[in-house]
Amino acid sequence: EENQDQKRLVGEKAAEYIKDGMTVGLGSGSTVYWTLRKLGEMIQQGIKVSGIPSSKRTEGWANEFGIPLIDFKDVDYLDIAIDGADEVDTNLNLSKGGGGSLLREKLVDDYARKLIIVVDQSKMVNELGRFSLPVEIVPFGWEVTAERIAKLGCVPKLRMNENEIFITNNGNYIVDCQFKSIPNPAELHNQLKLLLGVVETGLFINMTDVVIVGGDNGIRVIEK
Ligand code: DER
Repeated sequence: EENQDQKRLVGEKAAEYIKDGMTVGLGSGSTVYWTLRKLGEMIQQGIKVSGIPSSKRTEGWANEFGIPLIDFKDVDYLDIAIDGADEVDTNLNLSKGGGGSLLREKLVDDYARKLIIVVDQSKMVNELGRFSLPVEIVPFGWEVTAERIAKLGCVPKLRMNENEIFITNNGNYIVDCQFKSIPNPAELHNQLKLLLGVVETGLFINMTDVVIVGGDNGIRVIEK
């Protein structure tokens, strides 16, 4: 069961990793919301940071909280990125995309020298896959792409937004793919990426440096 208090706790804790002068990858989701809100306060107290948003929703929050925005062309790398996750396994590999921002999140997170993931306890799992895996695909011929994905052993379900097809910030569709289990996330990610019509997967492999977990008895920091 997701815990809002734990989300706020870990979101704010992550802001402590952001130092004056840094460039920051701004993640997406209700946990990172608290990091952005805290960062806005730090900026009001005088620290100088700027960031690249990983979704239009995050861009809106950054504007609301007064976080200056930059683009990839403005910097050679980001000092740090802070993002959420839907599942974190024992190797700190992630399943992401619950909010539909996985492609921009992966582009931003990959550009950072250090990736910090903020989650409440409910996201920590032994093996990825209980949560349906989001896969971003192109709309053209999506049904055939979905069949290609299904052959890997899952049931792909087109993500809807009420009774409309959900469209990502990049104009693509998402299929949520329920696998029985994902014993080898790296291999599955590679198999999915090779499929015609697939843009990106919600499997974030070997990207995480730090996970901050909010639990019943406080905060736990796990370093890669
Ligand atoms: O969509 C995403 O990948 C988000 O980071 C999401 O997985 C985490 O969202 P939450 O912090 O609202 O649970």
